[in-house]
Amino acid sequence: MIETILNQYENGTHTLTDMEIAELLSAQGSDRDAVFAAARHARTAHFGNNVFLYGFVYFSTYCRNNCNFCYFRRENSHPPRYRKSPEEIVETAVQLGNSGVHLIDLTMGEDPYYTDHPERLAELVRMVKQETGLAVMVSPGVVSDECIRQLAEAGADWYALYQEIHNPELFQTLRADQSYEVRMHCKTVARSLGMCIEEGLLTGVGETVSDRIHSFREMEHMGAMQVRTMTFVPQEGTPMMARRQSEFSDELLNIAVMRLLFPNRLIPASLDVDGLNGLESRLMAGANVITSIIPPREGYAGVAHASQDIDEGYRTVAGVQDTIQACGLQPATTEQYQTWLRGIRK
Ligand code: SAM
Ligand code: MD0
Ligand code: SF4
Repeated sequence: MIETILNQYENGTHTLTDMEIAELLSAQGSDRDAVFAAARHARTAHFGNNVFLYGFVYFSTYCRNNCNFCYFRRENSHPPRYRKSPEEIVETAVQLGNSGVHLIDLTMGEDPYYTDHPERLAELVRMVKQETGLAVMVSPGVVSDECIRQLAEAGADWYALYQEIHNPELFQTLRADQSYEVRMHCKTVARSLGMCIEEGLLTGVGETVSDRIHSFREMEHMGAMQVRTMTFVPQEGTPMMARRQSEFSDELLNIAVMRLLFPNRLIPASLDVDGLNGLESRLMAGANVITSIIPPREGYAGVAHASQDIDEGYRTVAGVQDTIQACGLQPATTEQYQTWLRGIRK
């Protein structure tokens, strides 16, 4: 019974078994509400009412890969392709910093302009850190060990690389010509160099409940300090375009279960998946970071929703305030974020 599982959990003496996690992931109705409430309780115990805010700078949308789920895959002619100049990137990062974000996430497609020249990427990290004074996350895709080393040396705090799924066969249906092992290897390298790593899961791509549980165990095993889950959103012009988008409930239950399993870790509520409308349910499921905050009208794209809510200014620090408050939360200070980061890196 869900109630028994949650009671035992809250007594703090019990680690969740696979069977119990499976039950939590299948919760419905009032049981589901109880799982979310337990997740919020676990969040409060570690973070109080604080939430963190991440600015998202998708600075190059060129990509050498052909991921079947992604709008920006090489062969898709629909998406906006751009590569922002270093000056523009720094200016955007500073603007985001002034608006109140706690971290800048520098994201790119696997653009050879950078993957073949790691020093260019390292220099961007250096400049953004210096000009904003904020923590920096890099999401460059799979890059060489040497590139990761240069990123660490440049002071990148986080390396984000989502496996999407930890079932190698299913992985191959998403990232056909890419290596499961090499993608995992990059995270090991980043971790060994002292960077924090973020792992992530897609939902609605054919995964089973046991795949999801296996992914949580892998996240634990690799020591990910931030763990995310996003519902797959079908994209025009891609092989997976005709797939039906799944309900958000799997994503929400993943968030809640991850919060119970990793109470002191960061779990994003991404504005990219369901815009501002979807924020409240993700925060109420136990997320504690709002990601994909994007400056309006500067020509920057999102990923799962390349343009939704961006130019309207809903994906901004100001745009998310009411929702944060409605959830009984508040934005943390930059100092609080830095303190958390120092603590987890020890
Ligand atoms: N190119 C780098 C990489 O693949 O790791 C970083 C950028 S990539 C766009 C970041 C993430 O966006 C992917 O790992 C995936 O989780 C997510 N994503 C891409 N397409 C998506 C879609 N259609 N629906 C939901 N999430 C998506
Ligand atoms: C997000 N669109 O946070 C961004 C992206 C990459 N590190 C993050 C998936 O939703
Ligand atoms: Fe490129 Fe990343 Fe999209 Fe794959 S998910 S096509 S690597 S931008």
